[in-house]
Amino acid sequence: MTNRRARKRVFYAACPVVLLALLLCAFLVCFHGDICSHSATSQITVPDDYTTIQKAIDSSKGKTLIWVSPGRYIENIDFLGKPVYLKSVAGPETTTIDGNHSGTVVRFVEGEGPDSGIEGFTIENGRAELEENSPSKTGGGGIYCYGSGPMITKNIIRNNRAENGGGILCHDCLDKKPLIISNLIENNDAVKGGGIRCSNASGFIVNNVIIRNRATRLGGGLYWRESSSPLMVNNTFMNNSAGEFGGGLFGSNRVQLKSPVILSNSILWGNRAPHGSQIALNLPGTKVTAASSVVEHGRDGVFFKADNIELNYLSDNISTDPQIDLDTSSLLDGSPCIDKGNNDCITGTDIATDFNGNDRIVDGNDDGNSEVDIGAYEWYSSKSQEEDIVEQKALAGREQKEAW
Ligand SMILES: [Ca+2]
Ligand SMILES: [Ca+2]
Repeated sequence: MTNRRARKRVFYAACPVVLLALLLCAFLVCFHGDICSHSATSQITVPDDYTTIQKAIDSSKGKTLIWVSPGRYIENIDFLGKPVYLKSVAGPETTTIDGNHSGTVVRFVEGEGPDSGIEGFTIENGRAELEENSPSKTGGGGIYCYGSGPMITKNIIRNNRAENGGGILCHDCLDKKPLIISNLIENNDAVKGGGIRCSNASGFIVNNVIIRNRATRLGGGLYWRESSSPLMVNNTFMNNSAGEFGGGLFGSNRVQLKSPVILSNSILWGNRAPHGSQIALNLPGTKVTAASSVVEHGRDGVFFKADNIELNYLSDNISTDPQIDLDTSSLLDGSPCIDKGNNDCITGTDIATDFNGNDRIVDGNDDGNSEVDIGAYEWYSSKSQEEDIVEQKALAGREQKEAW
């Protein structure tokens, strides 16, 4: 049996739920793609039709696509349970929703489903620090999802602060699963869950760069608890820190999970904490499968805060330096992450692009086999870049012919 086949077999044996979960994810992504291009019943532009984003949401009726032009919008917005997809015209570099240091910046707290979402914004200056013992409909510095499953994609979520979930808090989202895809989540602060916190929430967390977030206590990059079983695929968790446990990840399942928390094709490197610099696990209900990932210090670096925690740490994980460009979080030439992920995690889904929107599953080591890379970015060798250009030219030629 080839190594490739052996890896495939071990992965399926360990986590058969992954593909099913990702296929559902793909369905949801397709659905959103549909909204963006065709099926929204109406479209609104900000600031042309309404001067603020919230006024545009307030006025929307039925499935609505709201286009937002570049600018800094000082607002704290609430989707109000509406099937609204909010999209910036020109991307997050030029379009910011600024929470003005007062409350959560973006709220999905009225049962929004997969036809609500936000794409292409910088979301910053949220403050939600007082929610720990207050009613459930508060929390999350940048984004708060309560009992909802919106699409959150291609945003920069930074400089937010909260008691729980500095960047994003997902709370009671077991039925409706948030999709958190291809976001840069950086420099957020919390007590628990600097980048993301999931409490009774099983979101899909794919292709995100989660860096330099801080938790004063638990889970610098991400903290999950209670019945949460987030699916984390192709994320880069780097240089996050926690004051107590779990610089990268802290997991604490109070009840025994039916299916494990999945970490695959991901990088955990340079995170810091007194206990469990990359991963710390708490409570005996916690069940995790880690596969095809780079984890600094390997399995020995995982801190167990309780006995009887199930960690299925597969043999295809590696612990060598991932060789990351610290400015961009992308891979450097010669990185051990190139072509070392598991294709089965993303094959058959519509998320076969990387953090930058480039094609996933490129043959990066020029051995004739296309394998996905580990982390949020796919590496393109000079040969694969040339092939890509040839392919794009051929595609453009075909499209031109068809147009005639
Ligand atoms: Ca590759
Ligand atoms: Ca290859």
